[in-house]
Amino acid sequence: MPSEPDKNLALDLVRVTEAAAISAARHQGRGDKTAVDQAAVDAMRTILSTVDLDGIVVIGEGEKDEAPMLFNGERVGNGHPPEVDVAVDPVDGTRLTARGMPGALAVIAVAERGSMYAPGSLVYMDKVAVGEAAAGMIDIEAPVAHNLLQVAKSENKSVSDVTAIILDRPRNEDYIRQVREAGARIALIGDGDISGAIATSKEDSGVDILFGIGGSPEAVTAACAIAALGGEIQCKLWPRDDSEREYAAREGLDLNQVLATRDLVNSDNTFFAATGVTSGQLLDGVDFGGTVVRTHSLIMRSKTRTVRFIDAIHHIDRLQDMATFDY
Ligand code: VTB
Repeated sequence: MPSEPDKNLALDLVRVTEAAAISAARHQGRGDKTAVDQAAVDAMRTILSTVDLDGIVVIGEGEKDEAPMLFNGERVGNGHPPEVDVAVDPVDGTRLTARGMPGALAVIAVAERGSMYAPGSLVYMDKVAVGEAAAGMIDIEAPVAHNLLQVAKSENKSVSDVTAIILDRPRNEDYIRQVREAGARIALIGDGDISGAIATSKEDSGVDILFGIGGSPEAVTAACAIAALGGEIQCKLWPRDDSEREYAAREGLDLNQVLATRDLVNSDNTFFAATGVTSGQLLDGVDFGGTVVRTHSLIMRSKTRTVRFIDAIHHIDRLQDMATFDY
C-alpha cells in the first residue's frame, strides 16, 4: 500500500548546516581551528533546536567530558517526533577552514533511533567508497588493484583513467603505493573524507573511489549520504594500538567484520544535509557579499533518493536579528 508522503527532514536540516557553514566560514584562513569549530557548533545547535525532531547525538563532538555541546548522547531538536539518531559534524575540515584550504563542509545526518553504528573509542576505520555504477562490485578485503579494475569496468574506462581520493596521512601510504602501482590517478585531501566519500557518488566530481583510513564518525555520516545516492561504502574498524585492540575485544567488536552501508546506518530513510564551508569537489564554499551571503548545499533522503543542490541567498542583517549566535 502506498504510504502517505511524510516530511522530508532534510529540508529543515539544511538551515542547520547553512548557519554552521556561514558562522564557520567567517573564520576562514585565520589560523584558529578551535574558533572555526566553536562558531559552527553554536550555530548548528541553535538552529537544530528549532527542528521538529527528538534526536540523540550518536555521532557528535565527542564524549560529554570532552565537548560542552553536541556531545555523544545529547538530546537535540525541539523534542517533537520523530525519534531519531543524529550525526553532526559542524565542520568536517576545521583545519582546512582555519588554513583557507578547499573541501570543508558543515554536515548533519539523521536516521531512525537506534539505526546508526556507534564507533565508541575506535576512532578510525579503513574505508572504501564508490558510486552507484560500482556498487556491489568492490571488496575492501580484496587488493587495491582489484577494486580499481572493478571501478574501471563499471564506468567503461581504463584503470589509468580512474581517480582514487585518499586522505593524506602516513597510515595511507600503502594505499597510495598500491594505487600508483596499478596505474590509476590520485587526488589527495588534507582533511574531509566525508566530502571525499560522497564525491565518488557525484558524476562530475573527478573522483571515482575513496580509499584510506579515516574517522569512524565520518564513515557513519558518509554512509547516510551514500545510502541516498545508491553508492557503496565498506569499512573495517582500524585499531591504532594494542589498547584499542583490547578495547575492541572487551566490547565484543569484531575487527574482521566488514561494515557495509547498512551496517553503518541500518535505515531505509536517512536524511542528509551538507553546506560548503570552503569550496571543494562537492560544494562551493560560503561567499560573503556584505549583507548578502551565498551558500551552496546538498541535501538528500534515502527513502526517495531525492537529491537537491540548493543555492541560497541569505540577508545576514535580518538573520542576525533573529539569532543568538554570530552569523
Ligand atoms: C579523519 C577524517 C576527517 O579528520 O577523521 C581526520 O575522517 C582525522 O585524521 O574527515 P587524523 O586524526 O589523522 O588527523 C578529518 O579529515 C576532518 O575531521
